[in-house]
Amino acid sequence: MSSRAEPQLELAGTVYTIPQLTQVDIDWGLPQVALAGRSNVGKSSCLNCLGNRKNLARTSATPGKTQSVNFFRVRFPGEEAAFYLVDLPGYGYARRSKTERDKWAALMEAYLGGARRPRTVVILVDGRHPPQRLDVDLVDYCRAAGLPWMLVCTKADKCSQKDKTARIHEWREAAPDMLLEDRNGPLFFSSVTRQGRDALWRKLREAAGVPAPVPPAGPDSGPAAHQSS
Ligand SMILES: Nc1nc2c(ncn2[C@@H]2O[C@H](COP(=O)(O)OP(=O)(O)OP(=O)(O)O)[C@@H](O)[C@H]2O)c(=O)[nH]1
Ligand SMILES: [Mg+2]
Repeated sequence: MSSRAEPQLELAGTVYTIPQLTQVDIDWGLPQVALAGRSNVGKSSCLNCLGNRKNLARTSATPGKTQSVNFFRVRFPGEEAAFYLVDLPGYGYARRSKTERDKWAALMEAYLGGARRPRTVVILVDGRHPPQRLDVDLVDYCRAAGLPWMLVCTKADKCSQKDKTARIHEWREAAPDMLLEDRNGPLFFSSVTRQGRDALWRKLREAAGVPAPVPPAGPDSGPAAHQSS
């Protein structure tokens, strides 16, 4: 990514209720890739890191910050292709009331199970912890709904090598049907150090069906000229 102009993210729509899902003024012809995961796992921070902005999506050390479905339009300078990254409210925040949890579940079901569902769900999990029940439930839900999904381990800056090795083994066991290219284990990402950012952009573009254009061959287009992390 470093050799190209940076993608631009812009908030295009916010949805709090099921009826708003069909009313929100976004281009439904464009693909959507949703970021899902437990409260506090780092979904909104990931979006801000991807967009190189501090407050594009609101973040907080207190779980339960994002309460709405937020559609961010992604554009690539010099390209026609665009898609939406969708920041979802997190699950598993124990201090939420049952009414709030039910409301969350209904909104998620309406979005992920609806006609205008995302093309792929990125399931963010905390790289410091073994697979949690609710994360595996979401994998199961996507699998049953025929929704392509992929895993990203967050807070990689706080993960030891031992954590990483353990997660790779555990997730391979918990989700043996991980995408072929992910068999080596989930991507590790940090919004603090930006580790994994370029790789995540590549995956998001593939997930959206808008891979980066191949640069034209030229005198300086050898392998060294296009290396990125
Ligand atoms: N060390 C570290 N902290 C992170 C990272 N990503 C997020 N955090 C912190 O984790 C907390 C939660 O981050 P958010 O991005 O708000 O999490 P979220 O998943 O959007 O949470 P909800 O909106 O409640 O679902 C904040 O205090 C962030 O600063 C990371 O990569 N490394
Ligand atoms: Mg959030």
